[in-house]
Amino acid sequence: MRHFTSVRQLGNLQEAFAKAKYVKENPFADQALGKNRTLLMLFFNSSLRTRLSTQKAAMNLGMNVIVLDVNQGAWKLETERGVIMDGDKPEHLLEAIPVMGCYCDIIGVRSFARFENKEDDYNEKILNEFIQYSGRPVFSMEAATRHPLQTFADMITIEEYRKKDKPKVVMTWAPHPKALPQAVPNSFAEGMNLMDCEFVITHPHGYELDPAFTGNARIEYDQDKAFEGADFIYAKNWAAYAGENYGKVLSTDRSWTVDSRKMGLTDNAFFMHCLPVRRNMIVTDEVIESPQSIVIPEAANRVVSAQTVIKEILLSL
Ligand code: AN0
Ligand code: CP
Repeated sequence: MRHFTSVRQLGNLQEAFAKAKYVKENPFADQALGKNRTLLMLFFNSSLRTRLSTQKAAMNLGMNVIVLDVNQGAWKLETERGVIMDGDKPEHLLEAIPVMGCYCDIIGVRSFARFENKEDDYNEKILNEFIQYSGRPVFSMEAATRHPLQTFADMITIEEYRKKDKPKVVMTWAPHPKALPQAVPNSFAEGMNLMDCEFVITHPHGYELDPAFTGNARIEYDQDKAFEGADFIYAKNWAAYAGENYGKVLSTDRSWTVDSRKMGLTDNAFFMHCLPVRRNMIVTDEVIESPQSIVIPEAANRVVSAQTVIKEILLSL
């Protein structure tokens, strides 16, 4: 594996799960692999889990790690080509990228959808410039359209907790006051299409995702109906994708909040969320604090997914 931008690049899933299991059980077995190798983690957006879990994963592999928050301390970066740079941005991304490539062996990038230009977002303009111009293997720490390290951790978690060969997994939209990217739900949908499960997506009208990601999912507009018999409830907010409404908040309807009544419709489902989560908007206190909530082990698996992926990249160097 050279670049990692989608869970589709995991290849054979059973082998990927086996590699993840080995990493989880033997976190320090590959300390020699990363010796004298440097990971640069570059953040255009905030992070708690990705920052800590990816750094921990790299340290477990014996790597040195440099973290840069682009918006705090670095020069403000221009990203548009052809601009006369007489404004407030002293440096262009097209110089910054190859320079950063000189100082490391692998680059992790977080660059969310900006909701300014749908084409730029869905062509992964920024992430692809890193792949094209850094000269280094690049992995996504949530880019415009996907969050593959999160999804891989989610897949590992479902694999660990499932009680049936083919569990029913329901991804539900839930309300949130701000416009959030589609990266997590797109990527989760992509992952569930690869797994052996019955996959249902439920959301209000107008929140349809790109079919390139939802694939074979059943779309159910009645949330209660979707929850019936579910084994996993995966909650997430996202802003509208379709048409003119791209990047807009169409609803903050709290009747979509995941609560105990709705969880009662499931087959004692586990509750999942990538975090950070807004309590009593996305999910009630009661549900997130219930024994069925597995958000913490899910977050813990972020070290496992990152370490499995970085190890594969190190092996390819
Ligand atoms: C981000 C999102 O929804 O993509 C990151 C989630 C991992 N969430 C927020 O910005 C709150
Ligand atoms: N789930 C996740 O990626 O969290 P952070 O945004 O805190 O990294």
